[in-house]
Amino acid sequence: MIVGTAGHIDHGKTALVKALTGVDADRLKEEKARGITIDLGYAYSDLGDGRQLGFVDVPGHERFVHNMLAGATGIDAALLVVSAAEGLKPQTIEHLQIIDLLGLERGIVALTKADLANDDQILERMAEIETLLASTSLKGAEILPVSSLTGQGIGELKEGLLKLGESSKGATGFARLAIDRCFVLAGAGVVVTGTVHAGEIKVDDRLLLTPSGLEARVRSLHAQNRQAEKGRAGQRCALNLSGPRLSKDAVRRGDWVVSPDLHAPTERIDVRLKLLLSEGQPLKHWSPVHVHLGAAHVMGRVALLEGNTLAPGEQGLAQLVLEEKVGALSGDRIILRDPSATRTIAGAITVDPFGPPRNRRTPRRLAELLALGGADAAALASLLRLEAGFVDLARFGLARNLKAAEVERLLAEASGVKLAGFGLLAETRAQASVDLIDTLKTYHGTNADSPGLQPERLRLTMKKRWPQAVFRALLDHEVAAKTVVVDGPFLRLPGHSLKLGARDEALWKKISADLIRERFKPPRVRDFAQSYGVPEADVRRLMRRLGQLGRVVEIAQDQYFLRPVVAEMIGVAHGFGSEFTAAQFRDKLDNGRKVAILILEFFDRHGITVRRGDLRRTVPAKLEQYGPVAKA
Ligand SMILES: Nc1nc2c(ncn2[C@@H]2O[C@H](COP(=O)(O)OP(=O)(O)OP(=O)(O)O)[C@@H](O)[C@H]2O)c(=O)[nH]1
Ligand SMILES: [Mg+2]
Repeated sequence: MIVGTAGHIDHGKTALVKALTGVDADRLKEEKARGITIDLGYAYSDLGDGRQLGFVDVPGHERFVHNMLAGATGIDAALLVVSAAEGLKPQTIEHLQIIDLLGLERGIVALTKADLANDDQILERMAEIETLLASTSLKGAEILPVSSLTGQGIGELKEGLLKLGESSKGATGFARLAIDRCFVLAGAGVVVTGTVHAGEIKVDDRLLLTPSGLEARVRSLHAQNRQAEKGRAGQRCALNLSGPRLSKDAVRRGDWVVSPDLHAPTERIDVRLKLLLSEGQPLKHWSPVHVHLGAAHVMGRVALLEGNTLAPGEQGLAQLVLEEKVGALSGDRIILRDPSATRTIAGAITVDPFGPPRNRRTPRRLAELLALGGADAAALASLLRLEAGFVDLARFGLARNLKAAEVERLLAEASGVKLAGFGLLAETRAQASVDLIDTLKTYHGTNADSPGLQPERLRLTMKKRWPQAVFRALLDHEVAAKTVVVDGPFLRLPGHSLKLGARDEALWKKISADLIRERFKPPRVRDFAQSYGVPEADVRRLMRRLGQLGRVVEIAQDQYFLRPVVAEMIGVAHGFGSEFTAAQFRDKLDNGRKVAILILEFFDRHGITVRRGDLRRTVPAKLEQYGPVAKA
């Protein structure tokens, strides 16, 4: 487990870490010269019995709170340092606010420089601190007087820290590490260090950098300062990375190293935001803020989703609109500071890392956010019951770093079923099925001589309007179950067949046989009239009706082709693979120049082919108007 220091400048954080580990975490020249901490420092001590203490030492200076934040967002426990000589100071308060907003519940307070205070003073300081902690996540934390100078209390503090336990970060999801440092090591190349927030990272893993998307392979790694084969959630790791475009300049503090499954940079994060009670003014809609998430620090604005202001001490839903993309997942804690970066103003917890640019405060979206605010199982169960009626499972899993099998387990637990990539309640799917079939039934009832509905018309006619992708999944399910039949471009119920009168039916039988026999050069209306001794007008009426039913297509005046034959001929034209002449087309169909040209002119009129001089080519997007076309 990683312990992070916190506390006002000069209160003895670095000295205490040194007393605990023997390591001076102030490694920068400027830090040594000025006697203050500027950037994060790291120190580990092996206690010899397999146990280890790991520290991130932060600066107390008010100008370096952003560095403190880059470290604090990765820690599991806090070591709040208060000087017995000075007591509570502004950054004692601010750092404690940050610990509270990060939801850190484990920690110890070290009352440092105990050698400079008498017993009465110490008791007084302890009482002050206890009062201050009472309203924070560190309520009731142990307060130990210590001195880095005399060694007083150091052994006790060490034991206390060890008792805080293991990291609570989950090792089950995909890997993500928040980079807080990047440097080049002679002979090794690019090295990044940071806290593993989830999953495991192993030597040879192929990972991505978020937001840049650069590829990186792990050549070797250190976990908690020791050479290792793998590092896991809760540990600090140093990764030696290699990648085609990887360099020190291509990596920044705040970037994430992630499993490729988790790479999804975002600039709109929907959060539950809490404004600190210490803020004098309400927070206004669209206020500019500094946003700290993981080790990242970017500028952004707060779009309030419930009302136009948020009062001090209050909570509300908001969307953070960032100036740069970052990596974020549900549950990630965020700290907001004021535009001049002089104070911490609010904390937030990520509810949906992929906030929508539009309709972000509609009642429907707010209900969704409310559902998303729950723990994984509860969130999925609630989402399935919302008006939308479906959950995009990949997005749900990604936002929460859940692997597909885990999402499916949660779905089953919530009585849901999976349809393509969507999760629906079994009863929702059943209702949708009834809706779909009823819609077709009603349509057939009032349009007996129509072959059915085109898919988009069906979607728009159903009682519930599903998004296209979900509708497609629902429809595919019905088609697979044979409850709906695909008939060329139309959908119909299996029982629906077009009834022609007995006479027409008999005539159609003969005509269709002729149309099959001479499929590329079929007889015309007049020919049928003569052959079968029927008035020409009657044949024309029948053919027109069959055209409406989608069985035949009128390619030229009074000349009808069977619909599948039209699809076949489109396939022939497409089969040339490039520009072709009418003569080439005629030779393939062997149907004479005149008919071949009538067909091609029909294709031109319907956008299936484009003509340039004597040459034509097919237009891929237009090929399937008359049914599936075989691939060339
Ligand atoms: N007498 C006494 N002096 C201490 C003790 N701990 C630290 N100091 C002194 O206090 C000064 C500041 O100590 P640091 O450990 O650098 O303080 P810090 O909290 O790390 O300061 P920043 O990192 O700049 O915020 C140094 O001069 C230390 O020698 C202590 O227990 N007793
Ligand atoms: Mg220091």
